[in-house]
Amino acid sequence: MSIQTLEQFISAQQMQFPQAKGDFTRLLQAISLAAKIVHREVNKAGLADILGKQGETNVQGEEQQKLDVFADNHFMDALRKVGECCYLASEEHEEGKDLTQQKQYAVGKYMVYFDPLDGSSNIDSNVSVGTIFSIYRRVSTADGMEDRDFEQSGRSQVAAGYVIYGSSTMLVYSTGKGVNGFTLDPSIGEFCLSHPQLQIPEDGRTYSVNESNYNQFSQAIKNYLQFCKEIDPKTKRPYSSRYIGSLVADFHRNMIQGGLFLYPDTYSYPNGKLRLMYECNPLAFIAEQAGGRASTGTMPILDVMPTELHQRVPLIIGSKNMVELVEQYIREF
Ligand code: AHM
Ligand code: MG
Repeated sequence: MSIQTLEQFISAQQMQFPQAKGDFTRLLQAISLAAKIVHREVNKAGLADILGKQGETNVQGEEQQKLDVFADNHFMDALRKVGECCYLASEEHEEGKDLTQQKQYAVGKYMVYFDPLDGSSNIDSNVSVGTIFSIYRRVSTADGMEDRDFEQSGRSQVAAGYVIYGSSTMLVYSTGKGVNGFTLDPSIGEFCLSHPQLQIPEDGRTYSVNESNYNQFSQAIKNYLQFCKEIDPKTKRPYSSRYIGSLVADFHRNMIQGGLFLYPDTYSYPNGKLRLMYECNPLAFIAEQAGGRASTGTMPILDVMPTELHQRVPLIIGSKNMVELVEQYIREF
């Protein structure tokens, strides 16, 4: 059987744009390289002295895991060295890094926001984790970065994607022309096209939410969750509840099977828990490109104007009809 590697796929895409200089191709190659290195380390996590906590807390006050730090270092390093970026921001750093003055490597036009290892609290129990990335083009042209570079909503992303380190490792990304998924063949060290033109089923029968927060949810969300549990053979309810607690894994399952993921606002997280720039926006971009939907409950995630790097928003994402129904519950309550 003929395989197509990620590199071959990217080159074939680039042939359609003869004016392209290959800088975006190099950027994706850097992401793919870092993903392979993290894959290698995640896979042997139980063997090496790499499991467990680093003993430091990150900007969100969460304990960092060693693998978080490892993944962050490798993505930062690969993206800095590739010479195509002007700004890098990670969940693990309070401030983004302005590379416009860097001397050692070239400076490019891309801004990358990423969560190097999402769901890392699951690592010790061998549950799937992921990397999420979001890519923008810088709009200013002066020497340094300007405010307007950071004031782009998720709609302006030029590409976004995620890597899931699961029973196999997959890289799923979109440049705004559909979504393609690549599975890592460890024997040849290449991501190979396995899921061309991924589409999220319009409907699903699975909902993913941390139900321990039920008493903190708005009445509209409580009502929707009751709807999911009602018995109605015609609509195949009750729906199944599946919650891994690892966003990429929950999202990816819903991408493949159809379903809904929710992290609404709670007392503890009045704006939801998940971060706009490197969790919600990239997955919203993928969801919309795959025919799904992503919403705060009252507006599309991709239209939220960013106000700060680590901004949180409520997230309702997945199969289009399921997201629309939650929006309807919120509107009507
Ligand atoms: P993290 O970025 O610190 O790993 O937190 C994000 C994770 C998501 O992967 C997951 O969807 C969510 O937190 C789970 O939160 P909770 O444990 O509150 O249900
Ligand atoms: Mg995260």
